[in-house]
Amino acid sequence: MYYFVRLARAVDERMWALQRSGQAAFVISGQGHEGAQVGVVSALDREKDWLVPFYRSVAAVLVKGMPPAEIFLIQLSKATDPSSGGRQMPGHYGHSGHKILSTSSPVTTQLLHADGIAYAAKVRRTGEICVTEVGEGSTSEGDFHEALNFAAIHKLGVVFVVENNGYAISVPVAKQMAVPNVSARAVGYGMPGVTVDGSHVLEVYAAAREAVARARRGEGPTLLEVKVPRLTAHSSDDRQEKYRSADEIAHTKEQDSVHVFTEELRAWGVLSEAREAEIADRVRRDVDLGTEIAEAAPVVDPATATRYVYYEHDTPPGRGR
Ligand SMILES: Cc1ncc(C[n+]2csc(CCOP(=O)(O)OP(=O)(O)O)c2C)c(N)n1
Repeated sequence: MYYFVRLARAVDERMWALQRSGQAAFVISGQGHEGAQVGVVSALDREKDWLVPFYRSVAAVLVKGMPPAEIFLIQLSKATDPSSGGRQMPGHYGHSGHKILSTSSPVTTQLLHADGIAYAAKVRRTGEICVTEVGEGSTSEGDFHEALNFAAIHKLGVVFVVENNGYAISVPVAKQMAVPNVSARAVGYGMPGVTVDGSHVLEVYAAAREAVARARRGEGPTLLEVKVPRLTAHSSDDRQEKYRSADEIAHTKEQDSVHVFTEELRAWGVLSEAREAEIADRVRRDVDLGTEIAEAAPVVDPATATRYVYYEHDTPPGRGR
C-alpha cells in the first residue's frame, strides 16, 4: 500500500512536469486523494471486481493494475493509450483488461454506469462487485440521486466512494450542500453511510473492506465518504490562489496522506530508513521507465480521429490488454 501511495504521487508529479514542459495538454491531479484511493481499491479483488473511476483516480487505477507507462500514454495522447488510443482528454482512465471502465466528461454519469455493471453481475450471478469514485460537488447532480436510489432498491453490489476535497473547482462545499457530511444522505436511500478521514490509509481500507464485504454478501450498496485534501488547483487551467487563502492551502498540506502514512508507518516501527529509501528508489525507476515508454510511443494519427465513435468490427485501441 505504501509503495502505491508513493507511486501515485510520483506519477502525478511527472504528469505536471510533462504538462509544464509543453508535452501534455492538460493535467487533472489526484494529489491529496492517494491514501483514500489506495485504501479503497486494496479492498477489492483486483482480478474479479470492477472500478469505475473519475478524473482524479491516478492512485486507484495504479492499484487496479495500470502501470505508470499507461498513465503517461493517456497523458501524452499516444496511439497505444489503453483508454481510448489518444482520443479522450487526459484523466479519462479506462482499461478493459483490468476491468476499469472509461468514463466520460460529464461528472456523475459514471455512478449510473457502475449500477449497470453491478446489475449485470447480479443477473449473471458472477459475484463481481463495483467501486465507483466521485467528487462531493458532483453529488449535487441528479445522477447521484438516481444511481443511489436504484442501487439501494435492487441491492446492487456497488460501493459509492465520494472523495470530498472541499471544492468543486472554486465552489466550496458549504455552497453545495446544507449538511456537513455527504454520508448523511445515505439514510434517505436506505443504505449505510460512512465518513472516514482520508489521511489515514488503513482507516479507509477498513471501511472499504466492510462495504465490499456487504456488497459481496448481496446486502447492497454503501455510501463511503472520504475526506481528503485537494493539494493542487482543480486542474492545470486553474489558479486556486484566487479563491483559497495561503493559510488554508498550507493547512491542507498537513492532511497529506503521503506524509501522514509515512509518519504512521515510522511510528509503528514497520518502515525503516533503509526500506523507505528502497521504496523511493523503486518508485523513481518505475516512473522514469514509464515516461520513457510513453515518450517513445507513436503519436495518434489525426486521420483516425473519427474512428471508434460507433462500434467497429476490429479491435479498438487497448481492448483486451
Ligand atoms: C455535468 C457536468 N457539469 C459540470 C462539469 C464541469 N466540471 C468539471 S469538474 C467539476 C467540479 C466537480 O467537483 P467535485 O465533484 O467536487 O470533484 P473534484 O473536482 O473537486 O474532485 C465541474 C463542475 C462537468 N464536467 N459535467
